[in-house]
Amino acid sequence: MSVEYFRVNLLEEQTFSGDAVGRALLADGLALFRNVSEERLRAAATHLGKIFMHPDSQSDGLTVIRPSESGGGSEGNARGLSSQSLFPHTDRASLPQPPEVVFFWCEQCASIGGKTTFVDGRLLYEELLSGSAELKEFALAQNSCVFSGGDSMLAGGMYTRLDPERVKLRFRFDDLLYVSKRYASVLPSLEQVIQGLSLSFHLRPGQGYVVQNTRWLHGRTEFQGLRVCSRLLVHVDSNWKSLDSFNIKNTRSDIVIGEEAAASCTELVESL
Ligand SMILES: O=C(O)CCC(=O)C(=O)O
Ligand SMILES: [Fe+2]
Repeated sequence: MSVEYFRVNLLEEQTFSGDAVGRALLADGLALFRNVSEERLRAAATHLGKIFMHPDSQSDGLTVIRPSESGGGSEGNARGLSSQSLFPHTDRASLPQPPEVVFFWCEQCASIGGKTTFVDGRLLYEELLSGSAELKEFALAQNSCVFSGGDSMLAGGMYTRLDPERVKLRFRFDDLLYVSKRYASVLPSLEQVIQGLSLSFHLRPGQGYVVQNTRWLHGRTEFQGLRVCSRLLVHVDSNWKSLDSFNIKNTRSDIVIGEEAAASCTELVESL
């Protein structure tokens, strides 16, 4: 299977605006940035919608993601605030309307590990639909899972169909995912497909990403040492409503394909 890569949108302080982020997300669902002040990040986030309060966020909505000394974190998020790996997931999957956009940036990286991982949910959808009958059925099922989140619980599918062309991705693969017996046997091959489509790289201090939480999965590898990152979650307003899902019928013209593209993506990310 050939691995396909997203076109890397790279935004810097001068080009970083709410509109630029919104456009990049509509095209690719993911954009990288470097050296953007928290003030500018917050301005872009509020241009797209309303800052979403997470149980572990401060009163201004910012969540500092670092291993908690008390092993704390809200119920259901202890692993997020640890140095353990996080399997590629969407945030707040147990809510009917999860935040559509995640801003995430690194302040201090770990001495070992702590790579960021991504999976394009659109590519994953196509891969599942062209996979085994069981994988296809799982991707299309609207009632295969229960997503728990400590404070909330939701029955639904991995890809919620909003209309014949648009779906919304939600997923986590940890102790808070419950799957019916019918679908339990599909999980090992699902895990393999997701791992096969994972992109991963180190975010260095000052580097970050904005991701469409209804299209891409994000995660991290296990790490050692202190690693400090920050996150803002956003509920988009009506101007950016189409970020609540993605079009499964789009051609892949906006995605760079093939080994050459993979090499240039890696080079670009490494030069960040
Ligand atoms: O630490 C990271 O890189 C990601 C954290 C995350 O995705 C989460 O806490 O939901
Ligand atoms: Fe997350």
